Amino acid sequence: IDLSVTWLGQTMPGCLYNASGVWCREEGELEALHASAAAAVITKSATLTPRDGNPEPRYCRTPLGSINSMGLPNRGFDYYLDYARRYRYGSGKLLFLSLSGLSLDDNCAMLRRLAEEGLPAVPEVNLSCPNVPGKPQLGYDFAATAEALEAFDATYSGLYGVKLPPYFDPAHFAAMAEILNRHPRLAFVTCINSIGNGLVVDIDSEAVVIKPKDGLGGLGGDYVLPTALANVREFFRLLPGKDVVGCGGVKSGREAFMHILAGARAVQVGTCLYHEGPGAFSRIAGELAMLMRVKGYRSLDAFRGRLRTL
Ligand code: RRO
Repeated sequence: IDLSVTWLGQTMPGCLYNASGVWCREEGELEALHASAAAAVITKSATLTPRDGNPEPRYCRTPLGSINSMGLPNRGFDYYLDYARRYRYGSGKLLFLSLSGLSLDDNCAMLRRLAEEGLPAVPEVNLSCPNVPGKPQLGYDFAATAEALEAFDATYSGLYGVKLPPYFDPAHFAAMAEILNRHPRLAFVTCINSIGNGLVVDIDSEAVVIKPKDGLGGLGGDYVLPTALANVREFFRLLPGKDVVGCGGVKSGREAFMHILAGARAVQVGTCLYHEGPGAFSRIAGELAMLMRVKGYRSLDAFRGRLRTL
């Protein structure tokens, strides 16, 4: 069974890697991912300068997944750029740098620095952080997204991707796709970030479970799987020539299979990785390979995007 994926001009040894934000803020965590069965590595969303993030508690596991309002704690762009300089690209595991500037200028400044370095690392610009108080999610502002992509084009001459928030209406899928399709070097979209501003309530304490934003936070895990699959499916259809990376609710080979069937080129793991650690990758890859064997599929190309309708 062949789980390898060829895209962005390279072949990586599998289809699974971490969702940005999970197990990727510190070099030790990134190295643990690289040493695991993950097929690629993406760094925590970087801002130009380091951030401590929101007050704790800011992450809570729930029976159906997770809620977080981390608030973009990260080591700052230079830290991840330095990691990218020293990364062992020869392993075949792609390195992605997630960028989440607090302004368009900050995002362009980071893209410019990355371009100057000429490294093989690929940027995934985060248009969808739900957790910085006072900062709306860029991906929900279509005009601002269009302007941002024009600026990225003018700043960065390589292939890049964007991390999108979940959309919930066909009109929004169509409007965003029209904007994304104006940009040939936008090579992939990652669907989805957490479902923003959910609220988890604890009955015993009659209280919220995380401190920032009076308890509002991004949902991950089982809550988000159907929304993630819908976004993967719709953007797979609407963005010919681009790749879709699936992210949302993957905790076994079964959800990874669903994402690929919906059209995903590669699949990220967030909440499950947070709870299980990097050993999750070998387990999920093994389960996916077993499911493919039972179904008679020998490669991901054999079923990617082939979801049937009734
Ligand atoms: O750091 C966060 O609070 C965070 C970010 Br940047 C994001 O993109 N998605 C998320 O769920 N949390």
